[in-house]
Amino acid sequence: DTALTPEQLRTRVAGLLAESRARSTALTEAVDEADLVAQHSPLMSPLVWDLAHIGSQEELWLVRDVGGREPLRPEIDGLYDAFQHSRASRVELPLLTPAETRTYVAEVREKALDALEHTRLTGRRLVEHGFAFGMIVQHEQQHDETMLATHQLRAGAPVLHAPPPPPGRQPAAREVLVPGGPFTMGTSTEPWALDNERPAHVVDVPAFVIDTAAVTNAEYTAFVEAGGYDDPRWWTEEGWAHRVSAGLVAPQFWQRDGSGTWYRRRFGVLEPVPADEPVVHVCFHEARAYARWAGKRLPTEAEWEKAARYDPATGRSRRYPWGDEDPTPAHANLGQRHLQPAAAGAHPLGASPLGVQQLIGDVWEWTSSGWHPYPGFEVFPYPEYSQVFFGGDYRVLRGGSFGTAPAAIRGTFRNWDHPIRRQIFSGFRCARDARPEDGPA
Ligand code: AVJ
Ligand code: FE
Repeated sequence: DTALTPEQLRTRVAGLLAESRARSTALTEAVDEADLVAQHSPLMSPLVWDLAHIGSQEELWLVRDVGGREPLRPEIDGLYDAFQHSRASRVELPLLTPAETRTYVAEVREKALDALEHTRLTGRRLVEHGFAFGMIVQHEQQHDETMLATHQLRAGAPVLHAPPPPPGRQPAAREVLVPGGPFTMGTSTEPWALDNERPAHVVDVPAFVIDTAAVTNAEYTAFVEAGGYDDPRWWTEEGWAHRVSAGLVAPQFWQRDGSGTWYRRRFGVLEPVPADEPVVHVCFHEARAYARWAGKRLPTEAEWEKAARYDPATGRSRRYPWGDEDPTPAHANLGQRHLQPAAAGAHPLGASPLGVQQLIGDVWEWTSSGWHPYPGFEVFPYPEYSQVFFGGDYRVLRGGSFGTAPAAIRGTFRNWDHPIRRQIFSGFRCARDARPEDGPA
């Protein structure tokens, strides 16, 4: 990216803006007007709010700030400020109608493209390497994933369709040893990395063992069938209290028929739980309970990133597990091309040098780490993206899901959420401390 000419950079930005908008459009054209303005869950905004909020952020950063243009609709700024209104309350606001929203986002886009054409992408940190445009591309794509989660919560007949992902087979080695020692975590050079991924810093990670695949539905079902939800031994005190008060008995969207077979509802379709897919829609507490039951634990955030980026041959940290090239469909299940995680082993070309598979795509992976800044963190360009959440009760998730766009995920990308959340596309993989018999550390 740093090697692109200004013209190539503009073309790339315009292409990604168009791609993101195509997805936002598909997600909002799939349902009728009543559905667009409805509250499908108190955890989510009405879809029409997400769409206008996408436009509003684009207007603030690309049209007003980068472009130096007059506001289009200053009177609606507050409505679409995520900090002024909780998700649960947005349905009560005097929002733009779906038709007004579509007109608004199209007008913003036209002006943003004009700003792209007429702004020098250098001389100011906000625009260097097209950062502000990359930030807005990623912001729209993040809301596309949020809207996909809203679709998953929506009742009624299926409206989203996609071909199934390629099949897979569990990797032969079920776990690998990651040797101990320092590695470089985070980045100071990735042009569109967000503030919380910076700066690059060396972390000494002792040897550990990590699973080559995420925990599958078959494996998770064994935990359910073994009474894992009834045994407080596997849960922390906090996790057990939540398990009881929320009445958790299985992942979200699972149900059992009379014969005891588990089914799950996905985008309006009820189907038997597919054994070989990574489990999805589990909260942090469920992930941690499973790991303890299995005699393992969740990886720390540093362990996850070392497994994903460390190249033992060179000692370097890669951009992605497979190397430095941007993701292709052969590497990872990303971008809502398939509306489900791929089976374990479906993307061997995306493996890390040590043979850890599907770290990128399929399901977000819970780590045991809380949400904290890296040493040397600097807010850029605004504190409400990352900083205001540091130190809360959040846990870090890594790697992106089938709902995450390629431009919105990297080996360094950090996501976070409350430990009780499971409407997101969240799964996990297990790790453990290395033992002498695992080999040289
Ligand atoms: C990074 C996924 C936690 O959706 O809350 C979107 C992304 N920030 N708009 C979120 C985000 C502002 C954020 N996460
Ligand atoms: Fe947002």
